[in-house]
Amino acid sequence: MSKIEDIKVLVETGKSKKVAAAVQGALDAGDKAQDILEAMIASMSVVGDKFSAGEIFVPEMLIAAKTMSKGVEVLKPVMAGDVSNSLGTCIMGTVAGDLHDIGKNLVVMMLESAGFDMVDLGVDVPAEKFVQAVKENDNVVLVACSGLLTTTMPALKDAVKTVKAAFPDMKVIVGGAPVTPEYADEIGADGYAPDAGSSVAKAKELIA
Ligand code: B1M
Repeated sequence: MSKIEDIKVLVETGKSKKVAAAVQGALDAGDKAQDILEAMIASMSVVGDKFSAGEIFVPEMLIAAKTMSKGVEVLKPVMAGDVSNSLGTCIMGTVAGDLHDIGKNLVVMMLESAGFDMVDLGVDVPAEKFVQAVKENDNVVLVACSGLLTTTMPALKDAVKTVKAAFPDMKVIVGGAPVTPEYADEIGADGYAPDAGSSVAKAKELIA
């Protein structure tokens, strides 16, 4: 089995103590950080499918998520860009009622690498807290909201509405598996990105 295949199995089976060494091993062997990341993302889809099929339950999903996060920690310094100019501050969080943070963390990592000063509010972030963070931080140019559940899509809408009510000119970008460009448009967001990589281009376009 290739080193990347090994990592996929470790994530799928939640072997959190072994994953960091495996990711480092793959990097040392010449595998690209981006390929390792994509493999781990694919593993999370497998985990989600198994959950949907009733083959695994919330604790196993949680352990797989913890395992992926440990793998991402090893990739972070490798993927970090060499940025000297700040593009401004971006406030980011996963919206109220939603505890999923892996996608959000990847977006934070990519935007940070691109030159944004990131303020990560974490998960389950009430709409008002995004507004408060815009007030409390300097040079905020972007608010980014992540939502992974169909049931928390209304919370995305609430976050966009609340930020726009307080700061009509503030740019807001949204994303997450159930979000579509049409939904982003419908709730009044300025932009949508399907994944962490494309969030960089969209974020830069919004603040240009
Ligand atoms: Co949850 N969960 N989960 N879960 N979970 C999903 C999302 C689900 C699809 C699984 C399934 O049923 N197949 C399903 C949602 C169904 C739906 O709403 N349609 C689901 C469910 C139902 C639930 C619970 C309700 C389960 C329960 O309790 N019965 C519960 C809800 C808890 C809550 O949030 N209130 C729950 C709980 C959890 C855990 C806590 C156990 C754990 C999360 C731990 C953590 O994040 N620290 C978890 C996990 C791990 C998953 C799956 C398996 C993996 C999510 C993930 O990390 N994916 C997920 C299944 C799946 O995704 N296929 C699932 C990898 C990650 C890189 O992708 O987050 O999509 P993603 O991010 C992507 C893009 O979406 C995008 O960029 C990233 C890639 O580059 N992106 C943005 C994300 N945010 C963005 C913002 C942007 C731009 C792009 O701009 C601002």
